[in-house]
Amino acid sequence: MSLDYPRSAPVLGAQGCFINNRWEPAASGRAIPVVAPAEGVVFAEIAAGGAEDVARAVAAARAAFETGPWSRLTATERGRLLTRLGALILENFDELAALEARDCGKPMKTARADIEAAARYFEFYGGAADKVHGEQIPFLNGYYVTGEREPLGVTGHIIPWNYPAQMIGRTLGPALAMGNATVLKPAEDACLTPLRIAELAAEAGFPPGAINVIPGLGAEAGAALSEHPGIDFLAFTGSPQVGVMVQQAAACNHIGCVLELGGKSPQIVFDDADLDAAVPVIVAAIIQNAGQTCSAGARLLVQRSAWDRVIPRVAERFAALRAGLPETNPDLGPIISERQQRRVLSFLDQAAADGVPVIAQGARAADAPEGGFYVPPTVFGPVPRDNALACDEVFGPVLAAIPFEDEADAIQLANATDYGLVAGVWTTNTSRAVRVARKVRAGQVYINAYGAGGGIELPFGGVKKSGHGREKGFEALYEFSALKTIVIKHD
Ligand code: TXE
Repeated sequence: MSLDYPRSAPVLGAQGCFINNRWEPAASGRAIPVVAPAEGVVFAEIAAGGAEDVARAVAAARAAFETGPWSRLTATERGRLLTRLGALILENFDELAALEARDCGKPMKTARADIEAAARYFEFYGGAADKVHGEQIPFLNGYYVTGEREPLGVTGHIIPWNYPAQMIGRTLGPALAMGNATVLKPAEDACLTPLRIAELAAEAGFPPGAINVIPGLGAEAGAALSEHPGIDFLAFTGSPQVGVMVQQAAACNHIGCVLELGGKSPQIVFDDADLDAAVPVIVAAIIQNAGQTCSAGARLLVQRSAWDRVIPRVAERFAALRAGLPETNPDLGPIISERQQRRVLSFLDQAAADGVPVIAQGARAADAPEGGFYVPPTVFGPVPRDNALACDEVFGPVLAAIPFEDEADAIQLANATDYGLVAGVWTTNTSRAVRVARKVRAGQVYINAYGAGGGIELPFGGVKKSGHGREKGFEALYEFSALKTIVIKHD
């Protein structure tokens, strides 16, 4: 398996900011080094965009939205461009997968699945673009009333580093399908595939200004984008702390926003669960992307009567896990950066200091480079209910196992964090599954399955500190548009 592309093109992205379908140097003249997390070495650099670049990108998007040609396209034509972009992503599949693997440290098989998902986002929203119908509203005699969906204008998008290729599709797909012009600020820790996909969008035929991408630091490019008065709507995925800042900026400009801020999602295992089906999925749901997934199943809630049957099976799998280089297709890769590695390790240290028992621990693969940002995948338990491991998002391959007594206790425990993104319920009792699914506070609940965010078709988003608004599926098309009511008086 080869990762040739990034090695032979070490400065991809250093071109600058992608504005009006052209690379323009960042006003700062500065570059940000890009580190390969599996090796701990710098292999590329990106431009450090800032307020001036954001202002140019917003102006380009505004012109595209107000005067066209972007705004003059029909919904079908917009859909065709999105579908073409999806096809171009697939045509450049190996290059993009290698780039994503090197930039994020993901196992190649995961990077390949991510690129396929990125293409699928553009295909899905390409097909959906001309299928958002309006409505006719019964009203007084002599009136004809319609409600139709119109674009919001210039939308600002700030995405994280855990799924850069998927995230550009997830956030720009529906916004573009509805006719908005977009400005994207990808994460400084991993943004090479979004930069390359922006180039492919120009090749697909998107007119200038429809898609603009400003790489850079959060405090510079990200803050400038969220505060810019020319933005009509913000979409943010990242930490709750920055989510608050983005929401405050949106409030100051009297605009709306959709926020997806992570989770501490429970996997609830009742004593009648089919463990052959449950155990592999439970482990995969926390190991996926080395636990750096907003919808990771990070809490394993096990009915006490089943504890001795469930835990040894989970432990056996954890002990066998190996973290390694993308090209070796390991069970999991490294953490994205040294900073995040320190953060995850600090949870492990604190758990040890708190005396939380380790049930099982995997290891770094023998050929994983010393400099890579690896952490041992670990399952702890029984974790006290008030311990940080039971409450806080670790964003690493760390599973907290906690026993519960009965259905009421399971629901109380599932809802006992500040988050509410996804939940899994494992039981062969259908009535109980439905009762629990209805009472767990989460945006998505899986029964005898766990989709880790699920397919593109499924609306996705949280409650409580996990954020608000919905992405994916048709819901995202409503999120990125406004309903206009038109009232016509007739004889
Ligand atoms: O997130 P940040 P970080 C959680 C996860 C992780 C923690 C910290 O728990 O351990 O957050 O990660 C941009 N104004 N999630 O520090 O900083 C930043 O450049 C505007 C969950 O990497 O929130 C990047 O593009 N933007 C999560 C994006 O925000 C700013 C995914 C996310 O970075 C900004 C990632 C500012 N002042 C982390 N500061 C999920 N929901 O999946 C930063 N950014």
